[in-house]
Amino acid sequence: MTTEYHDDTEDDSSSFWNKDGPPVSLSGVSRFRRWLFPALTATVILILIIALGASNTRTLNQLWSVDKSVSNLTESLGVVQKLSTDAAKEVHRLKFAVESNKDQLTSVSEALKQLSALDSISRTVASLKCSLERITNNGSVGDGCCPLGWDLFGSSCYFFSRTPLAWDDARDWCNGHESHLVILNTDEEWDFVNSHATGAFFWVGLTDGRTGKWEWVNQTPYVMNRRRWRPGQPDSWTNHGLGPGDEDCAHLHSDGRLNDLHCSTMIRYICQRHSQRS
Ligand code: MBG
Ligand code: CA
Repeated sequence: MTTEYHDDTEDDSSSFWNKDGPPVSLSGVSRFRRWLFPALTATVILILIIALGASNTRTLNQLWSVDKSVSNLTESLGVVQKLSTDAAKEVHRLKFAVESNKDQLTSVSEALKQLSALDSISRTVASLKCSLERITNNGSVGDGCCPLGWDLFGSSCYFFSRTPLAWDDARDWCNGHESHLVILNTDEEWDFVNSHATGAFFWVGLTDGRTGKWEWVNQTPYVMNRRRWRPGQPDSWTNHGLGPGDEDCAHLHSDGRLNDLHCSTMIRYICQRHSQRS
């Protein structure tokens, strides 16, 4: 009987290696597993480093632009500060100029006051001179004099009545005293007359009763100037209840402007005549 030789040792050995699979693949997996975690960690760290670097660069860029803006702002602030300093200096200079102008204006106003006082004194002196002439020359007066109760302005004398009359009677009264109802040509005349005719109505030498057009009593046409009339006047009003006709005669209202009234109305009046000549 042949006994087949069997090498138990070899079999044993092969069964021994076969227990947990081939040793080569075992060591590959573990090596892979051993490197996987550090590799992943390294990758994550690398990504983190890159991300941090990128964010750092962005932050640095932002910081740089903020720094630039701050330096720009500082520069602008400097300019603004300089401008406001200049403006303050200018205001100071202007204040000084205004103060000095104020002083000058005060002096001018003082001078004007003195002039007007002087003017009033010179009028009084002229009027005294006329009165003296009237006494010494038995009632007759010289150049630039007005009759008693009349006021001199320019080369004319003006009479501001105290009693009222209808326009026709006022015209006749003036004519009977070598004068006529006042004719107002210049702004200076308007100012003079208005400074005397205050607080009442006064007839002036202006009518549209003769031709239907406004004219002065010397028949020179009147050039319409609305500024001289009260608002809405002249209106040729017919509801006056003073008989036939509308309002044909002009008067100075208490505010110094004109209005047309029915000529029969009794109000004060202003006459004008040449100052006397020697
Ligand atoms: C009056 C005038 C008069 C007439 C009237 C018309 C309130 O003023 O004196 O003349 O114009 O107004 O309503
Ligand atoms: Ca009127």
